[in-house]
Amino acid sequence: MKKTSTAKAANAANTATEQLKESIIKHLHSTLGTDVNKASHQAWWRATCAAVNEQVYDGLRNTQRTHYEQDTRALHYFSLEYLMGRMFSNNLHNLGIYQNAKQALAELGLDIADLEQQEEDMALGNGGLGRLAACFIESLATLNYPAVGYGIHYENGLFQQSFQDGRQIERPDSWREYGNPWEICRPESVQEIAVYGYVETVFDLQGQMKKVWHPGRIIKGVPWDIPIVGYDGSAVNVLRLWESRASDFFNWDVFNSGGYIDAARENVEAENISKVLYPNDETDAGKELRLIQQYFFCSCSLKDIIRRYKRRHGDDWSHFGKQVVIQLNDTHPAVAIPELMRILVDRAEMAWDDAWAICQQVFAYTNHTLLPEALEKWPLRLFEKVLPRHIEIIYEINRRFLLEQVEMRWPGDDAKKRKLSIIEEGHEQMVRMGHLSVVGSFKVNGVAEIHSKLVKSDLFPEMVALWPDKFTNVTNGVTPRRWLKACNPRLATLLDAKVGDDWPTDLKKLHKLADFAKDPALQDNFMAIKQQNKADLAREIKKLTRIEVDPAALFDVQIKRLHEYKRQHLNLLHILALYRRILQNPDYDMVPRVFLFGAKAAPGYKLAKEIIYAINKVADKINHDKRVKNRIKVVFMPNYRVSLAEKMIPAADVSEQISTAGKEASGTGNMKLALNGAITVGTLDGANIEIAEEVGADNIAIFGLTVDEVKALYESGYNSYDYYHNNPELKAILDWLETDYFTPGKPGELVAIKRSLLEGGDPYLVLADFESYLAAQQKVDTWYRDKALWAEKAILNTASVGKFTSDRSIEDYVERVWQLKPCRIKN
Ligand code: GPV
Repeated sequence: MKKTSTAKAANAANTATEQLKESIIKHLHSTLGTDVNKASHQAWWRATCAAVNEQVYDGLRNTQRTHYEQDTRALHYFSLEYLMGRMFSNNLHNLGIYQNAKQALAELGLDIADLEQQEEDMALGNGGLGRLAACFIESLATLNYPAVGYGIHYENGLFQQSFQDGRQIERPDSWREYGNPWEICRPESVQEIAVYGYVETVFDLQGQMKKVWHPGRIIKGVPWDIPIVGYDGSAVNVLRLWESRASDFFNWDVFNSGGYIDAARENVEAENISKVLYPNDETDAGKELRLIQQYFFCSCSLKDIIRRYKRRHGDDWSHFGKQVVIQLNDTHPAVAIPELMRILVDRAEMAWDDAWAICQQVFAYTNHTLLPEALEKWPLRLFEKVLPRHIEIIYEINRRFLLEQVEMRWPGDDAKKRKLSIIEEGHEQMVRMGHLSVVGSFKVNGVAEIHSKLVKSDLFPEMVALWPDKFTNVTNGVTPRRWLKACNPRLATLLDAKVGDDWPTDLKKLHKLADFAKDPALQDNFMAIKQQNKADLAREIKKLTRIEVDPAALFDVQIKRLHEYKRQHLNLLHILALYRRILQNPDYDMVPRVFLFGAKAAPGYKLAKEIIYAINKVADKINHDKRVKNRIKVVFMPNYRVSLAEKMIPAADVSEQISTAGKEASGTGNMKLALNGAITVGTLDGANIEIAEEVGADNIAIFGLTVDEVKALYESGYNSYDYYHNNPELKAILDWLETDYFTPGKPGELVAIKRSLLEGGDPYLVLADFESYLAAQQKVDTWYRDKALWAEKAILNTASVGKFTSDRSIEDYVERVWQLKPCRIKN
């Protein structure tokens, strides 16, 4: 019995492999127009994608037909960023045909790993927020929830980074220069949207006052669909990204008035809207083009949703709020709120109260930061110029809010009105997008327990008083398909054997591993895998940077955008302390460490770029200093991105999560690294707190001030000079940065960091946490010397972080916010 079923399975796999092989060759001939004898890796990769797409499109058609037939309630995720990375291996894994494809390609004389490297990352996002959106849409498909992701089809994603003499250089990212095999253009679903112009007040035959917007410009939105394949035979949803084009309608107008040259110029302007992703992570760009980007994709997406709804329900709006829920990924798409009001009131001629009731059924808002520089505000004058009708609608939303809510609750309290108004008064009036989002949404959530608590207590306390039930928490998560199964195949295979192969959709199953954490056999296997992953990464490091590192050393990894609050410079101070100890004591006893960084700095963020420069200069000095005897290596990996993360995370021993407490909303890299068996050195910030709860205090190195201590220190008047003068080692290190030791002949080149930490007041309390950080690192050094102890801690990390699957986050959203039902797809 057993024998025949295994034989059957083997036969099925053989046929699947044979069929794939045939399909790849067919596409090589008929899609790529080339031949097995001369095809490049690029052509083979494209032919394989085309073969895979045959299966993707089957799933896509079945999913869309089932959703249409069942007229399901659906989630619409609105996000300006989706950091997808590569799609190839994840589509193969989620279709369950990775091994077949690997085998088929091997039989064709090809290594699947070579083909994987052919794909450009789809980097339509900056960092955590955009990658979270990517994990979420994958989990939604896996869990069979009807959902569409909406965003912008940027021609250029996040810039490509290289270093020249240690300084960051940016080059444009043209990820689809030669076409992208995963996207489908849908000209049948083009939308037109308007911007600029003026609003006219008219009266109809009944004497009713009406507002008519006469747009100054019409722009066409062309949708590109990217199929999102759920794991293991579940739904194939879509990510729909809008590309801007000059509207034909508009151009004819200009042609008719004889302005050919002007028409060409306008053309470029319309197409500019989706040209490039703004590279600012957690800073408000405040630029006109950015506001137009936000409005462009929100308006296109709403019209798309309404078109689909009307196909079913005609002009009967009574089901809209039951069928449609829209999640705003931060405030970036908040302009969707007045846009839906405009469509309902001006176009569908609905009464204000009815329209507002619909809006309040439809929108929910996720806050991703408390940093003041990231809280979006638009100059009212700019808003008025770009969206003259929407600003009127916002005034009306605000008028009613202040009258019906604020005045009712705090009668005559003008200070409260000033604080809560969607319009900020002052030298220049501003539109507060956070306030608008809270007022217009039925739910508001933060992204980790502590963060959601701070959203309530520090950011919107009065809104909580008005609507206590509006606020909730959904702790972030990551997809274990990409972040373990696909990126760490060796560990995935071990887990299959130890806990069964259903952990990718039931991550708590990993907990079974904890029973064997002390088992020497498992420890050996687990650490041997880590060792092989480190050897692979060492080869990659050599290839990318020419630097040689020893895979036996401890790999200490900090990978995330470069920000003062994330404190890469605290990590640098630790490195300098160790280096100085070695110079002072040639026999200084430490576990050899490789310090690995990956980070892009926003092109206009001066100090962030100085920190990159300093790390590169210190790296250069230490890596070439014979006296160090390889106890320290420092590597700044160029062009950190999703596909590089997939190589670094499986090879990490230590995960650096060292933000100032209260500043990192959640973090998600922290989850990926712990899942792959790295031990966290971290502050009690964001999701680190929940990771510590799950893995236990013995299996994480916590340090630094807590949120409450940070607040108290700021309030008592923090003076960073106190720490400088009281800690001779710290003083020596900071003074070192002023010399020309790391930049021979050019003293003072690295002084920016010292300045910001002393004269600049050290806004992120680097010096306050320095001593405690070094103590935590010392503890890690001690742990690592005991191989069995370390292996146990690493295993317990992997075993204990099942909570942080994005499937759990999605189920939390479904229960607390979206109220969706899964929909089984019919073949
Ligand atoms: I606001 N985040 C981001 O990457 N970009 C942004 O513009 C904003 C927030 C991040 C937070 O910094 C992380 O703590 C969080 O884990 C991530 O969003 C996802 O919630």
